[in-house]
Amino acid sequence: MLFFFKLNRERSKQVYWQKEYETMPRERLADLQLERLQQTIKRVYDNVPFYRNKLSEAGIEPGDIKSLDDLSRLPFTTKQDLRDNYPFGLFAVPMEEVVRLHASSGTTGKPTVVGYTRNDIVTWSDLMARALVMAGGSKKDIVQNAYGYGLFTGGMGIHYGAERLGATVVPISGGNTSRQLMLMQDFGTTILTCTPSYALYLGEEMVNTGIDPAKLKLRIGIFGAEPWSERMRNQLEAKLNLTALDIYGLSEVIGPGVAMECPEKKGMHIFEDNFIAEIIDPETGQPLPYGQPGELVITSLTKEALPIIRYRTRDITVLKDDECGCGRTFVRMERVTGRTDDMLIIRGVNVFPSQIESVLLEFGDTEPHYLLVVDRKGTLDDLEIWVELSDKFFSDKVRALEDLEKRLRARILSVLGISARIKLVEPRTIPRSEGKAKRVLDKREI
Ligand code: DLL
Repeated sequence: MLFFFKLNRERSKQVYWQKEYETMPRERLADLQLERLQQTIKRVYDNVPFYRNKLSEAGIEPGDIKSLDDLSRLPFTTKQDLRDNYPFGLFAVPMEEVVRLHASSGTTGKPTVVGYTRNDIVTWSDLMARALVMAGGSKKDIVQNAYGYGLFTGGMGIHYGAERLGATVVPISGGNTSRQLMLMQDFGTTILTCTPSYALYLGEEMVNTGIDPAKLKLRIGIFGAEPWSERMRNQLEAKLNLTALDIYGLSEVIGPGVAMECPEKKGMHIFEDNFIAEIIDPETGQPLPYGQPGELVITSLTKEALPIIRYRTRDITVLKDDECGCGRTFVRMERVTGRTDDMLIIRGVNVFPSQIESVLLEFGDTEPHYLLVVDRKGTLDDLEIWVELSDKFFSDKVRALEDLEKRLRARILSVLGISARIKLVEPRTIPRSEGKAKRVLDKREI
């Protein structure tokens, strides 16, 4: 009895950005989801030939969606579908209604492009404001946003949410560590937003430059865009003297602000009034019950420019629907523990080995036999690419080798947006596999 009294008292102190949605009873939430799903299906059926064809092939018309159980009858959407319809083929509105584009890595040369209407930007800003409030933020905060600005959704997504909340945003973007530390002290930054690995690096640099985190005003860190662990949370909280919380999202669905961890630290609440989350068996595609690990699949419910139906995120996680102490009724997803494909996240950048393969194929002097060796040097990810030289190029002329190395490094930087060390190796020295080629040696411990 006393316990419930205490819990209720705690909850009444909770601040929400959109309480009516965040604490909505599950039955009402289900009604809202169904209504929005029906609208979304109608929108894509009427406006996106790709979806109309896929739905017709599955024998489904918009009027057939009568309950949320009908969701599992709908076909999946994959990154390949976005690629096949590059760049704007899955947009459900004319281009004059699209006010913003972002993009993320495709599996090969071309990126995956996403678009937003003015309303989509409002929705996204609200979701991000909601995430900041969930973390304990308010308009009094100074948010140092060290996620990259640009085509990546991290920078602008967090930025608009922080402004919507009325907080003060410092749009510093990633990198330039000494300036980050200077402004953090001078401006009295209270919320730091960046990838967890960069946050750890900032923490190390504080030690190296004699900055005492106890003297800073930092109190909350909102870290995501790559996998991290409880061990890293402990390190980050100790080094930076703040509460470290996880945030999840992906460009194809909206960007950051699909799910956010509350201070209970028991997983990230999925913003279910805007997205339906399912877990499926990645092999069979069959939906799995709450509590079982599998691939996260997301359907958007409110997006206009790029509604997305049953998007296969390739992220492995578990959904939990037990009650949360914060009073929110949205289900939670646990940390992402892996992927069903070979995508790597290196210094916050999504990298597919196939992108590197296509660069190597452009260069006639190398073989498409390669190995990506990923490690963490100190707190930063390090990528070394072992590349096999072709017989024809193999030479002992140091200058020619150095030149090739330089050209490869530059090309990889321009295609993938990431710097890597290149190690050229003799023909036939990278181990061949009889089954699936092993392209990646990931030695990072997170
Ligand atoms: O990473 C969006 C984002 C920006 C999320 C800032 C959080 C903060 P993409 O570049 O499209 O979008 O990459 C999406 O990153 O499928 C996951 O594999 C991974 N990812 C994102 N958040 C997390 C997280 C942004 N909290 C891909 N934990 C996703 C683990 C994450 N992996």
